[in-house]
Amino acid sequence: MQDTVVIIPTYNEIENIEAIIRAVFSQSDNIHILIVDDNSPDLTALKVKALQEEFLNRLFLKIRKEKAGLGTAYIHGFNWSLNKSYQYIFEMDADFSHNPKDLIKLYKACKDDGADLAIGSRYINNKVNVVNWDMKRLLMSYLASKYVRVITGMRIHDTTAGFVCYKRTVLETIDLSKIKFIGYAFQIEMKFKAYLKTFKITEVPVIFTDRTRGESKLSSGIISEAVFGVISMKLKSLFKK
Ligand SMILES: Nc1nc2c(ncn2[C@@H]2O[C@H](COP(=O)(O)OP(=O)(O)O)[C@@H](O)[C@H]2O)c(=O)[nH]1
Ligand SMILES: [Mg+2]
Repeated sequence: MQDTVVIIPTYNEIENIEAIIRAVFSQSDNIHILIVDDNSPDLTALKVKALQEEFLNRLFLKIRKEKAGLGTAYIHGFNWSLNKSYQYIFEMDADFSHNPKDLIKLYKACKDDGADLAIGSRYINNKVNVVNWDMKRLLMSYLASKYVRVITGMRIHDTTAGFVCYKRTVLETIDLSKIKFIGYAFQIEMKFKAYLKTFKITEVPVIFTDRTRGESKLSSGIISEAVFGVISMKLKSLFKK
């Protein structure tokens, strides 16, 4: 797997960071990782620095001054990746909710099967492939995906998915400086922008497992950003036509 970078944003992931880095590298010798850490108080970045000696020129680290949200962490990572020669650029969580073994499936969907953007999808084929979420969280996520599908018109089942492989051209084409959202809505916005540019979007079934270590950073602010953000995003796109 050449020309590939996996961007992993981290905030207080000391319990997961080493294992996730090793698990990703064990998938292929040619994969690179960029960790974007927001100065985690649990010193996640220090662990990454120590591992950089072992994974020389494969493991990269950007430390930002303070917690500034997943969306801006990814935008930073995308710009960093576009400055290098990577052709396949991944989004992935640090907490093992996304199985590193699925990286290859998503990569192949882009490299061999013509997708511009491959989504690791929990809600495809009328299934709900989520392990260990309580009913409330599951329903919220599932209904959110349906809601976004109806409002935006995108024919994607898992619109809030955060396990994604982008072909370079997608990130080159989207104006990253105009991406507004920072939480779940960021994931929706990126897919919507790719959809408006008529890129080919493919959903690849994956099983999402809730984290067993560390804590979720989900907040109610992130949820309301998504609920209202989706409507305003759609309206703006209609006026721009
Ligand atoms: N750099 C950075 N990473 C974040 C931030 N918020 C969440 N993350 C990371 O984003 C990923 C997903 O967050 P998580 O808390 O697991 O969200 P959940 O899966 O929706 O509960 C994890 O790798 C987090 O460490 C943030 O503000 N900054
Ligand atoms: Mg998580």
